[in-house]
Amino acid sequence: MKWSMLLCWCCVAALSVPAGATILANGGFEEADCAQGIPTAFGYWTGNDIAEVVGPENGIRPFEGTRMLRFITTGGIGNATTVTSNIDQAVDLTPWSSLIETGRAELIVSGWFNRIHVDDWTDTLFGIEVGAYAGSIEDLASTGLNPPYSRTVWLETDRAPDTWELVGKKFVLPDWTRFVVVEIMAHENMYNDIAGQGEFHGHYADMISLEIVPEPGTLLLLALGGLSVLRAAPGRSRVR
Ligand SMILES: [Ca+2]
Ligand SMILES: [Ca+2]
Repeated sequence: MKWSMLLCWCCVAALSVPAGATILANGGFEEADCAQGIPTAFGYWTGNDIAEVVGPENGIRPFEGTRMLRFITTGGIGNATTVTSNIDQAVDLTPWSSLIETGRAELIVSGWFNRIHVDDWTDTLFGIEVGAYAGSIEDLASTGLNPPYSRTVWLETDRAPDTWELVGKKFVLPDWTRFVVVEIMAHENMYNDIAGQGEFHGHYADMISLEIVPEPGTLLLLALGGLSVLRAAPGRSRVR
């Protein structure tokens, strides 16, 4: 086998790491409603705060498909202190553990948000946080959502209901990561209404995406790693 062929084979092997497609379930809110509580399993949207999956309303149409998520509350009924509606999905990353353990795995998270504008008190801010965890998802029952490592990005939205705004972030995962929790947020940045009493006038999310990819340069390193293994095979070449 020629070296060029070996290198080509190694590149194909490295590129077989799944990439380029979202690994979130129901990122467009077409398949299921939002549950209550913190995540107890992977692959569904849930939150301590209340959110509903809705169709077109308030002059806003879903960014994709026929449904979108509407943020409702930031806490229990009557709670006056909370200012953020947090809706979460836990994602199992153990299928990518060999890539993550290189310390060169990147996550790309993104989402689309939109809202209506009522008056100057209408909140304008959305966000996405990704928290990384080392243990098992069962640990969340005792620890709650307190990731040892997280990255957050915020989005200021315009007042036009016929435009959706995109926000995203790319970052390197800690090499100990076993799963992540993606949290989408609507934030009361203009006025803190009492929870449960119309905190958000009409605030929506759709088409949330999470991808895992090798950091630029990792493909070559993985390819060269595969190359050295082949070179070390008995009878093929001397190993220095
Ligand atoms: Ca949708
Ligand atoms: Ca808009």
